[in-house]
Amino acid sequence: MDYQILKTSVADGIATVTVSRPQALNALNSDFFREMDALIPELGGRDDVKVLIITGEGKAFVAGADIAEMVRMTRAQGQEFSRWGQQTFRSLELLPKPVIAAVNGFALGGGCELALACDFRIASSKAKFGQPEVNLGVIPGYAATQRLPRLIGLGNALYLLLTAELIGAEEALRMGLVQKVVEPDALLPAASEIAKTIASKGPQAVQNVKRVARQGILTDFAAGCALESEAFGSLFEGEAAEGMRAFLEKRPPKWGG
Ligand code: DAK
Repeated sequence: MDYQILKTSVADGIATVTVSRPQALNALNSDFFREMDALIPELGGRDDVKVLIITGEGKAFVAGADIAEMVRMTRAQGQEFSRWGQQTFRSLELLPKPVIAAVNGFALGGGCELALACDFRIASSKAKFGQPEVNLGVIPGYAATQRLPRLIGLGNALYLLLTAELIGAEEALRMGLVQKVVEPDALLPAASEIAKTIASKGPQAVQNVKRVARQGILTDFAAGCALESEAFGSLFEGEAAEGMRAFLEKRPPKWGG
């Protein structure tokens, strides 16, 4: 596929995907979703990609769904646009590789929802987060009403969703919306360092941690624990032997594939 909006570079096992539509602050339109739907399985299938980083070009991460495109929608089109985006973002969550949001600037509405669908978030000190949908007379369409309460608690989530207030990176850190705040110039280096750390770990263990944690949070505790022990056991037919032997032999592990 010929990508116009998503610019991807791959190095050291890390794919950095930059949303690049800076003239509209990287607002999410149909072309974005078409490109994401092609890119996610493509990067998922590449052996040289262990971890993904998603960031934005210019002063925004993503300033929301494209209001110019949404303004013309009928009820049926709105519902369809919402379902499409929800499925695309869900496929990021289901990707068996970790995805880090490197939030460089505005992460508003659908942009905040994109960041929420990533596995965790590193923010520039200049980043701003918010769910301003109610300003426009709509509600989030890409599952912020579902992900945000699970991630930062119902009170914090409803505060953001109901007030439409934009918060800075430090406040987002306090709420647990982001995991780290760094200076703007340090954002991509910091995200890459974290991605490299993850890429150096046992790939089967990394994949299973993501899968079990993500499935577990959508189920009850006992079912989540059952998923964990099943995955734990399966690793003994995989890379666990090498990981533990390497520890005992005081050498770095040699992971397969
Ligand atoms: N969509 C389209 N264009 C946008 C945009 C957006 N979300 N955000 C910014 N732009 C465009 C501006 O229109 C402007 O275009 P020109 O006038 O130059 O042609 C250009 O980007 C630069 O923006 P500004 O001139 O406004 O830049 P400032 O630095 O002055 O302000 C800002 C930055 C981020 C504070 C401001 O641009 C802003 O408030 N933007 C809108 C933020 C927003 O409300 N985002 C949430 C959108 S609602 C659903 C599906 C999805 C959703 C809901 C329902 N269903 C299908 C049911 C999701 C909704 C949202 O995401």
